Amino acid sequence: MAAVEGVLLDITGVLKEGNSPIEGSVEAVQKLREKGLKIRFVTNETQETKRSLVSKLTNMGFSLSEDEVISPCPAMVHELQNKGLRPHLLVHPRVVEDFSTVSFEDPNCVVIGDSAEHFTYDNLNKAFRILMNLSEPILYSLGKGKYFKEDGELVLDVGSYAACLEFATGTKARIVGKPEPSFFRTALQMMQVDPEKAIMVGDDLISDVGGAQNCGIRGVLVRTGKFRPSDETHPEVKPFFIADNLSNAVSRILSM
Ligand SMILES: *[C@@H]1O[C@H](CO)[C@@H](O)[C@H](O)[C@H]1NC(C)=O
Ligand SMILES: *[C@@H]1O[C@H](CO)[C@@H](O)[C@H](O)[C@H]1NC(C)=O
Ligand SMILES: CC(=O)N[C@H]1CO[C@H](CO)[C@@H](O)[C@@H]1O
Ligand SMILES: [Mg+2]
Repeated sequence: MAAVEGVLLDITGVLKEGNSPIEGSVEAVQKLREKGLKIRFVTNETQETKRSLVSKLTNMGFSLSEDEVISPCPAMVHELQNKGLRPHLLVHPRVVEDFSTVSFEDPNCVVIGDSAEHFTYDNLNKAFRILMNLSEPILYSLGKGKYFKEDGELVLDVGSYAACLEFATGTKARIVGKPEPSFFRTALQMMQVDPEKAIMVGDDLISDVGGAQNCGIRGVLVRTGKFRPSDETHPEVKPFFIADNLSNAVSRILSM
């Protein structure tokens, strides 16, 4: 088994829950740094800009830079620029700033992200009409989560709304974010580590562990965040190992 050179860390449910750090996680990230391992923070967060996410985590005690964060909005901007696409955005107003280098004139695609209370009938209808007006409708979705937990309650995630537009327009959404292999590959490329020398730690069995393993990256599941006991006996996705928390996962990674 190849030695670990790079560690990919999910943020929500691994480093923090809501606005509090998960006990032991700040020290765990520090330990990885002391051992000289490369780290990238791989998140599907689309309700906040990279800048505000990094500043929140810094205030919690984590040490990280914006360059180390891979999130769907910057990856999406990269794709739009590569393809010369002009989006109509159905995203949270807080993240529009991440799209400042993109042209919105005469849109030729729709980008949908976690818009929370901005997923109104009017906003969905607008995106729907723009798609229907294109000869070749292009729909991008920043993630495909069905729901997530916020303040102890389940809430609908972007995947459920993307499915609504897919159904109405007969177009299949292109996903940017976990668990898409291209998203994990971007992270590997950025840290210049081969998949077999990387390891991903996450609380989402399918998106984090399964997504990483589809790219040949070892996937570790933690029993924090959205973890559910049934994850331990999933018929298809088998984590490399399961740890109680990030602190424990890091100890095990460093002793491998
Ligand atoms: C993390 O997991 C380890 C191993 O199970 C446990 O001993 C430790 O108490 C946990 N840390 C916290 C803060 O829960
Ligand atoms: C529909 O497409 C035409 C030209 O392709 C454009 O001028 C018009 O603004 C579009 N309407 C909407 C609602 O997007
Ligand atoms: C798979 C994954 O990381 N899901 C996260 C998606 O984003 C929300 C916040 O917008 C998190 O709560 C989920 O854990
Ligand atoms: Mg998570």
